[in-house]
Amino acid sequence: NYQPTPDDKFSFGLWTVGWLGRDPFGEATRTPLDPVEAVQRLAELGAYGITFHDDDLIPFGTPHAERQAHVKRFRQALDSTGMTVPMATTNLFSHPVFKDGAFTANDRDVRRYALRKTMRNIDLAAELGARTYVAWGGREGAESGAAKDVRAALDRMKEAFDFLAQYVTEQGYDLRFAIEPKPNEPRGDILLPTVGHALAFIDRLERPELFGVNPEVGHEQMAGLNFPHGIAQAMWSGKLIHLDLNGQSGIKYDQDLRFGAGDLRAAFWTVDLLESGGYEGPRHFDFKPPRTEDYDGVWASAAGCMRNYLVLRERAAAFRADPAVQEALRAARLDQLARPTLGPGETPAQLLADTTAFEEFDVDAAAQRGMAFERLDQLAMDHLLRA
Ligand code: DIG
Ligand code: MN
Ligand code: MN
Ligand code: MN
Repeated sequence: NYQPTPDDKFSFGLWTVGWLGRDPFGEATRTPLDPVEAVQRLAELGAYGITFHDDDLIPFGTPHAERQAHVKRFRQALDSTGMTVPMATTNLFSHPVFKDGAFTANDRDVRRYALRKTMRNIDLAAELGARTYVAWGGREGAESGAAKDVRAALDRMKEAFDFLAQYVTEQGYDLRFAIEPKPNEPRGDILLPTVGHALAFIDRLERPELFGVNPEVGHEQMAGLNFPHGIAQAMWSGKLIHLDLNGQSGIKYDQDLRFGAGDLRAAFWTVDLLESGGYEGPRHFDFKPPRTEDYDGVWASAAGCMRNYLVLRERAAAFRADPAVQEALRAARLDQLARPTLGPGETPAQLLADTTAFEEFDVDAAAQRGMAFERLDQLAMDHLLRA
């Protein structure tokens, strides 16, 4: 059966099931959802965690004295359901003040305000036991060429993250930052648009060990990229510390479909990689129940995210356990890919001396070999389709 349990480590953003359906072309179709009800309903569905932006939990502009009331009742819901808070993040994109960005806004006072807003929510994240702090720079970017000097903007982005890492270190918080890439929307072009850009940026920070990435399925696919390949490089770099699972059908606006409802084959390979690659973080969903739905539809959509993950996890495990697949993997020489190309400590002089590598190498014979990928991939398809 595909009944989720907390052991599956499924988590949801408050802003997902709480999305009211407002989009650039229409008003909200749903009424506000109390965060306490979201915690209770997701716990009933089998989730283990809930995540939030500061403003999802404490409405923007709430007087300081009233903040704790919101936190108190949220924490009571967590305690009574056993739900955890694995991650938190800052809304640096909804309020008009961020219309030109937050950490890379041209206006210096907006940048300083964004840092303070983030620091305040980092405190709350630590208070609630979160281990990961996501940063999605949805408004960091531009619609025109001269409006944003990208090199200067990256200086400001580095400055902001280095400063926040210094803050977390000084406070002694057990928190790591996960930068979330997205290529565009709501800005014409967003800075740090893909996993690759984010990984390269992290390497330039003062405390790169405090940073990883938070790849989102649909965001890489909006750029026409292969999501499993992106998270594989993040894992290879030791930087896949969190991720946003959802669905996307091709290069178009950010659909945020429930997980599995977009490119199903990419979803299969994503689950195969996470499960066989030893990813130990939350299976976090960042999706939007379509505005066509009432709350029955919202909970069906949330349940579908988890169900699809569990079905794919079972299919991928069956694929990997299938002796025919293991034989097909060998026929495709995947075992040889795992072997180092060079012998232990082999030097350039030694390779130059090895005439079998070049002088005697029969390129035509090698070129004739079939890779046997189609039989292998059809086995994967058969497992997916239970054919
Ligand atoms: C959008 O994909 C972003 C925001 O929802 C949030 O800042 C982040 C959290 O995972 N994802
Ligand atoms: Mn138009
Ligand atoms: Mn996201
Ligand atoms: Mn998205």
